[in-house]
Amino acid sequence: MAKLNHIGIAVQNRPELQKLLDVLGVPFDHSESVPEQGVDVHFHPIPQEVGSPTQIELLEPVDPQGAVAQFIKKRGPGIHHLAFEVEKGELESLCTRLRQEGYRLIYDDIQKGAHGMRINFIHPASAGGILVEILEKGS
Ligand code: CMX
Repeated sequence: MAKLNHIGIAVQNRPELQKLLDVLGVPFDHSESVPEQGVDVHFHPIPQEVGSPTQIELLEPVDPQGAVAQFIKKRGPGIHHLAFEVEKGELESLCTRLRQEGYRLIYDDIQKGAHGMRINFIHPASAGGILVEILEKGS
């Protein structure tokens, strides 16, 4: 069973959104650079009673040619992707199954993302117009 790990939001004005999250009571956790994806990411876990929290991931472009900078250029800031986490060791078979079912994956091979997670994406053209990240914990 996949769980919603995070919601990625492309930001142009990070302090503005972070102020709103603060007012809403969503704390800041940490920032990370992900040069492979051309972004700095800023995590805000949404408080919840049990289990690991779904996070808001603010995506701040650092590479003008990167996917997030291009997204903002074309569509403006806003929700960029939903990320579903599967159990460690399940991502490879999920990618295989998705390909068999006709879904278009962005990467032929699994990539490294923030937190050392292993990641791939389903193209929005085969996911109802939403970019979907699929991920599992790395080693
Ligand atoms: N959500 C929904 N639709 C999106 C989208 C997004 N995030 N990004 C692009 N699209 C739409 C475009 O608007 C366009 O729609 P139209 O055809 O209606 O105009 C269509 O998808 C274009 O697709 P494309 O030409 O094949 O590809 P793009 O050059 O626009 O790139 C994508 C889109 C998804 C292939 C590219 O952004 C990508 O490879 N993403 C995966 C990596 C990534 O997003 N990394 C950043 C996050 C990293 C992290 O979380 O750490």
